[in-house]
Amino acid sequence: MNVDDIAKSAEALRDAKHIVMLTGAGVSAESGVPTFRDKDGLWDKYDVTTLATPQAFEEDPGFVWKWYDWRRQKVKDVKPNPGHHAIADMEKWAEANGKRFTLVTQNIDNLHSLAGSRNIFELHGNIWKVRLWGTGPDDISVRELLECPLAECPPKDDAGKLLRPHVVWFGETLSPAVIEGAQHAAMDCDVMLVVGTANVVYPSAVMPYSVLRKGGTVIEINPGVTELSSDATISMREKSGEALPEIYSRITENA
Ligand code: BJW
Repeated sequence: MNVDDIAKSAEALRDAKHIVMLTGAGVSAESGVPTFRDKDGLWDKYDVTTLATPQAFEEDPGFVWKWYDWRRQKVKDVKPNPGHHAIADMEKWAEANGKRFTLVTQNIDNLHSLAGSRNIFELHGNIWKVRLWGTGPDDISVRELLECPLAECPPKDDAGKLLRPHVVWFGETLSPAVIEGAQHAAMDCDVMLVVGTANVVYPSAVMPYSVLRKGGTVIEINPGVTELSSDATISMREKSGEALPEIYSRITENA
């Protein structure tokens, strides 16, 4: 591990007033949840257009639901890893030290909440929630559906109306409340950690650049190189489950 990068990151976090943590699928990889674009990732095995678009759902809701039912079963038994726990610990540390801390995640797997993170914007929804098909992301029909595996596929509500996963598919807009909150945090923060994301999906991919443009610090943690790597203030080739606990231990030492 590059101890210099860890020390510099810890120093930036200690000096920050508002920290934003932007996470992607890589943060859950060490828990055993597959990523999307890595080798053997979900998009390597499955065709995105037949699964993660509203058109795909309209054509065959049962097929799309079977895929989500399978993913729900995979996520049900996994646990947050040291990366998730370090993020939750950092939030507590930040609050105890008069700083703001906002977690913006593209992940739908709920593992950040299970680890104890509180101030979370889930950009792409949550795999344990559903809403009526044909409604928008802020509809009053949004509710939890924890049954796993599903008895009925596709699931319906008590009135027999079709339910859909409360996730954001390609071509769909994000919840205005969620994206506005996340963008506001990105504009307000002085340090952003970008962890475990290829940073290719919009609108979240622009957030690190908003921070850089206004002179803030962007720290990337990813074992692979991304399009952001050469622009980030610090970019370390590390796994999040290893680097984040190390950074947390640095910021809290001699505290
Ligand atoms: C580790 C690790 C370890 C491994 N430790 N790291 C320009 C402007 C605006 C929009 C667009 C635009 N161009 C195109 C668009 C539209 C589109 C888009 O962005 N397309 C791009 C692909 C080009 N965006 C949308 O459609 C969005 N809606 C929108 O913008 O509405 C307005 C609009 C619509 C249409 C046109 C114009 C405007 C919605 C995007 C929804 C994305 N949905 C998904 C599926 C969610 C539900 C589900 O899970 O089933 O979200 S797709 C998928 O990608 C999922 C993820 O959240 C998202 C991001 O993936 P992520 O997290 O980065 O994962 P990977 O696999 O790519 O990367 C993992 C990384 O981890 C790698 O880098 C590894 O190295 C690393 N890693 N192990 C740390 N141990």
